[in-house]
Amino acid sequence: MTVTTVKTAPIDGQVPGTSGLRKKTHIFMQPHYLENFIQSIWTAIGGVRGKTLVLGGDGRYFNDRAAQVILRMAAAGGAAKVIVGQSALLSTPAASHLIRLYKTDGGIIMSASHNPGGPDEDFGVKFNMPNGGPAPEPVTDRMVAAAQSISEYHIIEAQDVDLARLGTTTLGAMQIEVVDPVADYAELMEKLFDFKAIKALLDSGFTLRFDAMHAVTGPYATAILEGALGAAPGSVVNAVPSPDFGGGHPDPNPIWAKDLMDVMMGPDAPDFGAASDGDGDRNMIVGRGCYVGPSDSLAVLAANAHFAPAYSAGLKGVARSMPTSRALDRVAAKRGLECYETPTGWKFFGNLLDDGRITLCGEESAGTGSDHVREKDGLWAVLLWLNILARTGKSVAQMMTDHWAEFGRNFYSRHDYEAVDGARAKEMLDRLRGRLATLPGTDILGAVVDSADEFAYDDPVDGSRSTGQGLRVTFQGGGRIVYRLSGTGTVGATLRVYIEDVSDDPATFTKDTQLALNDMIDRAETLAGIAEFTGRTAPDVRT
Ligand code: G16
Repeated sequence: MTVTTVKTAPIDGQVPGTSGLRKKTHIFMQPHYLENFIQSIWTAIGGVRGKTLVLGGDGRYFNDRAAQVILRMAAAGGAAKVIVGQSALLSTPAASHLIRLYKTDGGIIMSASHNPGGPDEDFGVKFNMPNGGPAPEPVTDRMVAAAQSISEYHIIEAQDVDLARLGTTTLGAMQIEVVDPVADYAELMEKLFDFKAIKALLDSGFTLRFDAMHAVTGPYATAILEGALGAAPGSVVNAVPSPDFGGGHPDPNPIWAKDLMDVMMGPDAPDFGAASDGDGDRNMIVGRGCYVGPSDSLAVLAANAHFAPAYSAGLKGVARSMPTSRALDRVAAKRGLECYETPTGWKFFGNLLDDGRITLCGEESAGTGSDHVREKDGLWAVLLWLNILARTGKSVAQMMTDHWAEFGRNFYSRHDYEAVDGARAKEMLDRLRGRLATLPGTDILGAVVDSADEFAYDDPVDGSRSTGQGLRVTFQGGGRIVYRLSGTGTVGATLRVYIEDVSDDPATFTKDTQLALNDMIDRAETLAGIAEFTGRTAPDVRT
């Protein structure tokens, strides 16, 4: 085996965002682009000599080519072994599980998550640590430093490895084990949940529809929901992963999973609907005629997790990202649980999970998960919901009604302004930041500001501090508005405005969310001047 050393130079923009490095696919396909970043990962983790890694991705365009490059670079770096999902497929939670199960030194996940795929769309690479979780900031900082000073990378010349065939092979001195991407994950799910109860529910005529959005969860959902649990054949739709996700946008929200929403709001709706994203870590839950927002879903799961065998002893604590609605906090307060507030990004939950402080966590961006892996997990959330429905005998709508009756309702919506001018969006936030100190006590369209600050997080486990994590304004009476720029977009800037208001009046609980938030939405505009700075009078997406 000959290791080739290739001279290279730093490439602008190789800076991981909220979750790994995401760029347009054609950028990733430029000469040296992928190689520079992979070499920088090796540098950031102290090299790969003698190490065992996991490798897989969501099957998007360029996944297969990138996998071959990464394998040749791992071999050149002296890695002992790489465990690869068959055809280079692994959902993000399944990759996290494999890293933990086989006690590897980490893994590489090739995905741009819910972003569309294809030659003109997005690609991404992220590194997960030996605990199975996304690399924390000190490690991504080292990646950036390495990428900015890189002068060469190392790769071996070799034929492509046949990743379609299960089994063990070698690449130079490095072992490669091609594994079934579903088997170990499916076994884990069976350990966590009451499959007998879910099976009985499905046998009793309960119907479901799971939309895999032409992405990676197709094989997982088919094996588990239809195979192991006996859902009717065809319950899993769009189940074959395709490199461009069928031309769609694999983001499970009411806009991009509109087909599913239409079915669930229609006359012959199944009892339960769900969808997952490109790499299988996000989820959307929808009952017959009843959409469940991600923050509400998190709160319901926290309140009812004890119905699943894995959580029957109760939860150690819970956590949510700061912009996520505080519906979870209400559950935590009533149940006497510690509730942590972290910055956006799953990586911030890692220490809390590893330290045994929390069992369950989630985010407004359609991610929920637990200590079973160190990623959010779409199918896990679906199975926990099914487990809870099976054990309580309730419909999704009934679950929501009962939840709000017990805890009150947090109306919540995220408004996204996509591909706006980054400099102007920053100016808008700078201006608001400058006014934060003066806001408490002032009246904004009939509501008095209670507090206003820029969120910073002090990690209680390792003492690290993360600053600049979003501007938040809370109002007397419980309303809240949060502003931040997305760290996952690939074009211009995406301004996210998170709007929340609370109600304990049962008469309001079934109100339309956007209507219930009308006044807060007006306040969000008044406070920040969104239209003035972005030129937009309405958001592109409302979740
Ligand atoms: C990623 C992160 C999440 C984060 C989401 C949105 O999700 O893993 O923790 O909430 O992005 O981040 P932002 O608001 O910065 O765009 P995914 O599913 O894209 O990996």
